[in-house]
Amino acid sequence: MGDYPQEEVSRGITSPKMLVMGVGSSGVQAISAMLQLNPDMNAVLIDTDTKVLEAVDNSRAIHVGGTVTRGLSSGGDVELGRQSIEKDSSNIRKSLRQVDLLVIVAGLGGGTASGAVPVITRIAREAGALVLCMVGMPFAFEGKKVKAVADEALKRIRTHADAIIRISNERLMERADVDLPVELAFARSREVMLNGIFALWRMLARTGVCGLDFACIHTMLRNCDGFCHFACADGSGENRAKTVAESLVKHRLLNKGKLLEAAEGAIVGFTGGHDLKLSEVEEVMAAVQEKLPDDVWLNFGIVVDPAFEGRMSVILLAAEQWKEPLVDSASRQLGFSFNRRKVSEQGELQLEAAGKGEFTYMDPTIHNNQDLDVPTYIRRDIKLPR
Ligand SMILES: Nc1nc2c(ncn2[C@@H]2O[C@H](COP(=O)(O)OP(=O)(O)OP(=O)(O)O)[C@@H](O)[C@H]2O)c(=O)[nH]1
Ligand SMILES: [Mg+2]
Repeated sequence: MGDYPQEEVSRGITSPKMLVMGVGSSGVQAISAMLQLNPDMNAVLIDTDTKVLEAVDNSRAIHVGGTVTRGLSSGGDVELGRQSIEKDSSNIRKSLRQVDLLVIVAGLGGGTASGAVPVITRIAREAGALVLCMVGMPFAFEGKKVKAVADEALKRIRTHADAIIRISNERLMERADVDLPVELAFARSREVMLNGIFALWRMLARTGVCGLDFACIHTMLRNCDGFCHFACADGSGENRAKTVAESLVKHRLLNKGKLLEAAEGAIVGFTGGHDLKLSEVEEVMAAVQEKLPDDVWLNFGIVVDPAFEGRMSVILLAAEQWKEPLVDSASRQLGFSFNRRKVSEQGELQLEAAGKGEFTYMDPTIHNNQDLDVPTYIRRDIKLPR
């Protein structure tokens, strides 16, 4: 992460730590590809499937649910995904020590990620980390059951995560893409997540010449009240600012720009080389601002990286809604990590998760088409106060 001046370190102020976690097979593959481009990234890869983990960097892999799935995937069974992560939750807690921002990347619809991510978000929140989930939503061709699994997982994730970015695989594909081979369609979905994470990582890990830092991203994620949208655009050569501005304001992940018109908060992060001009930043910001409402909360930042000489890359994060957090904002301000770290350094009891034991396969209690075994706040889609 970005270096802080020595005197700040000696006063006990440390650089915020971001951890990226790939969960389930597609999450693992996305982050593994990311690590090949960016080996310094702080990341762990979590799956039930040993075959998937054997193909990635062993030192980052956390295999879960050995006693539940015996090294296979969950085969689409969300309950097995949930049990797998509960059984190995102490390893997850260890990986979260001293983490300030956790970014979880997963494709929802299978069993491992859909079962595990809601549990991980809960554990991370208990550990005091800010949690951003970037989740891929299934293609229509994957069927109604897979969609229902993904929707239910999303609901559960929402009760604990600070912010969620949904990447709709359907929205990614335009009419022109109907002939795209399935393999390439999945690869594109992964690539989009990858670009977003990479841009966020650059913003946080490198020292910027202006503005956007952990405090700013913290404010955005804490206030966005659920869902965020993001888009990345790159440009090179003389007209790069124009290219970037045009593609951002009609980006398909922003519903061709319509989501910007209703946004209540937004941040824009620029990465460019030493040749990045103020006029180029102004051009992109003007185009974005023109789409956003006048009273939007808006912030921006610039990172200069010699590897970006001759080109620029911009990430735009937009919040659908904006509201002050209900409680505990003081305990999660910057600097909060100091006390939390002391707590997380205490010895940890190796407790086995209780699981549901013999009740696992009982019939659900259905009343008025509602499963009463699911907690009320999840059934009613109520986001818990912090
Ligand atoms: N099958 C598959 N799905 C992908 C791929 N890339 C993205 N996805 C999406 O990710 C969702 C979840 O798939 P996986 O990540 O394979 O599922 P998992 O979490 O590992 O769960 P299980 O394999 O069922 O234990 C799918 O429904 C797809 O929408 C891919 O290469 N293959
Ligand atoms: Mg899998």
